[in-house]
Amino acid sequence: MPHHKSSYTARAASFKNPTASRLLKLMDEKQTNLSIAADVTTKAELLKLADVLGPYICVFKTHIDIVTDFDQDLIKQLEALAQKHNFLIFEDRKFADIGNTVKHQYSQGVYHIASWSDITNAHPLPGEGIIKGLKEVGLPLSRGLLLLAEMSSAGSLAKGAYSEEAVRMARRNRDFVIGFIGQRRLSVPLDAGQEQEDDFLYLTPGVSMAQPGDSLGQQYRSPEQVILESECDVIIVGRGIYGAADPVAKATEYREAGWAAYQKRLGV
Ligand code: 5IU
Repeated sequence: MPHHKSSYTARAASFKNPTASRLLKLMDEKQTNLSIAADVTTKAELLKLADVLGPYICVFKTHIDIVTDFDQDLIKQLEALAQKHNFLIFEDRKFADIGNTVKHQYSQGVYHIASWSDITNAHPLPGEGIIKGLKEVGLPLSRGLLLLAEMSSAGSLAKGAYSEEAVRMARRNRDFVIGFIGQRRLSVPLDAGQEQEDDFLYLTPGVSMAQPGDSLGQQYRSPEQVILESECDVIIVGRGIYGAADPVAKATEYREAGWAAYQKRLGV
């Protein structure tokens, strides 16, 4: 059976990475494949979103470097909310340098991302060294990495052979690479000696039920297109939720749409 036809929970067993298994199980437990992209610029707004939307999401996605009044207490409180509501934290850092540099960017600096973020992501652009560098830091902490195989923005150069190579890099690092940021489940010819495709998670931004895009190149698709047609696993929604007058009501709508598409995909 193709991976995307199995339940999230059934797929959890095939991942050795504990963060991937945890995510898959909590999605079925909480009945949500919704992630919020919390692109807000103050500590108070970020924590408020985490608390009010926490019950409806599986992953809380941050851009920690846009928070003007960042401090260590923000991390402490965010971790407490992640525990309270049972969601994973994903710092959307998009690392893109050589292995030796990203290792420091991941563990040191002001943010110490590896110490609190369950999941982070990296561009495959520099080659496999970027994974090796991040892995030195992240694997001992049981963290998971997503590779940016594709982007939702118009004119993205991450396509074709580039995206396929990202899948091959992931196959070689399955202990740490748990999946991709992408627009669709990728189909790449098996490597020599490989009997069946490894299962990977696909988390997909560029989701809105109201807009076709924004003025800066963002392109949106619906939860059904992402989960059912493109066979991805998690919808990532930003402005469609936090930009609405009632974010909780919107989160409920996206959660229901994403979950209905998943159930349709399973045939239940
Ligand atoms: N994001 C994208 N597209 C991508 C990748 C990341 O939109 O291909 I990789 C991020 C940017 C933002 C969120 O944090 O996902 C989407 O926010 P909106 O739903 O507000 O467009």
